[in-house]
Amino acid sequence: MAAPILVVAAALVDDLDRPARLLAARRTRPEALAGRWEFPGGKVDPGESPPEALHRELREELGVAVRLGREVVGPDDGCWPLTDRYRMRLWLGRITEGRPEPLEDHDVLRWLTRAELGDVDWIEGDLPIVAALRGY
Ligand code: 9L3
Ligand code: MG
Repeated sequence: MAAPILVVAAALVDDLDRPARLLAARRTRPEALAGRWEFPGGKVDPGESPPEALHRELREELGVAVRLGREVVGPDDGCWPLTDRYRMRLWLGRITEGRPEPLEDHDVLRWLTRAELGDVDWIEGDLPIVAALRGY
């Protein structure tokens, strides 16, 4: 099987030290994922480091600049398995410039409180990360 493709994403929070809200984004595509919620991000391009890719994706998808905090390390070599094709790395982040808008691939954004984390229909692969973040 081909090497899995690396996806990067951000858990954007209002405050890196004492997070009270988390930004969730609702996908519009592909059809199989439309209407499901995720941590914004996307695939790393050739020649990009994962953090570079993440800054690019957040600028393209949401129109924001961010400061990245710590990585939320997953169980598979630090990664979070998504499917047999994709695995993901994820960092905490805080917006430093811009007001997030669903510019690309999303139609709704929501700042969820801790109590609201279960209120949206997360993509399967992102669910274990949501669970891990509950403890933060
Ligand atoms: N994916 C899953 N959870 C996420 C992200 C950003 C992406 N938080 C999955 C959806 C796609 C693949 O990874 O199948 C590539 O993502 P994108 O480039 O379409 O955003
Ligand atoms: Mg994306």
